Amino acid sequence: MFEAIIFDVDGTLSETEEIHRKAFNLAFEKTGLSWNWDRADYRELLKTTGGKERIRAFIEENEPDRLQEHDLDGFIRRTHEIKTNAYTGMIANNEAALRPGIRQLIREAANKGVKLAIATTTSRPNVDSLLLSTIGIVGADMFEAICCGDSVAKKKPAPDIYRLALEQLGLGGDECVAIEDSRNGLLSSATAGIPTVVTPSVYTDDQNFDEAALVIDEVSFSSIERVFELVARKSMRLPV
Ligand code: XBP
Ligand code: MG
Repeated sequence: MFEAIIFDVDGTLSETEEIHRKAFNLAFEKTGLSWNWDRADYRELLKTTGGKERIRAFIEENEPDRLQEHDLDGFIRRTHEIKTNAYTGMIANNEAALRPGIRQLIREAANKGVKLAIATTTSRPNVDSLLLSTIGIVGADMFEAICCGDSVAKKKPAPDIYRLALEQLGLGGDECVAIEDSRNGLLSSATAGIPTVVTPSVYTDDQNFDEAALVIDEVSFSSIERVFELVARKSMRLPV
């Protein structure tokens, strides 16, 4: 039996990327910028993980002259802080719900003594607000390790955030299962040696998930058990 489930957050616990997109646009408006990311823009921009990195990628692509600006990092950091406040405000207004199956999965894992952890690119305030608004304080305390965005040097698809979660859990990758929604996340968890179940989300349903142990719309404890047994018996080779 696997010892822990490590959850991605955005797109996996909840379909939150639309709320992130609205929060970015609110922050741009508050900062007096004419930028406005529509859904098509955002699908592309999501290929860059991390909100601050995403803003920089947008500038590089669309307003390269800004790269010469004095203290561009400070400008990006301040704009991102406004975005994070806007995002957590919308989450506190219960604008996000858990994806189907997630609440039951968390409950079943906890009842069976399976550890729970989070490995996400998003910022800590966003995770805290989402857990509080969807599963409350008691639920949030069930996660033994919550590893977020800037706590590692390299964000997904690098394996750093999943390796940090494994370190905090005191487990090996082959003792755990990761749940992800995006190719960047899958590459991160698979490179960290963790069998991964992918539940594609609204912004990632066109991505390649070849390295996944299982791709499924609604994850359940039994589907994780089944795939873990297959991987553990090496009857399923993962191509990483
Ligand atoms: C998804 C991300 C994050 C969010 C925005 O994280 O890449 O950057 O889009 O959050 P996950 P921030 O690993 O949970 O799928 O603006 O705080 O980065
Ligand atoms: Mg995600």
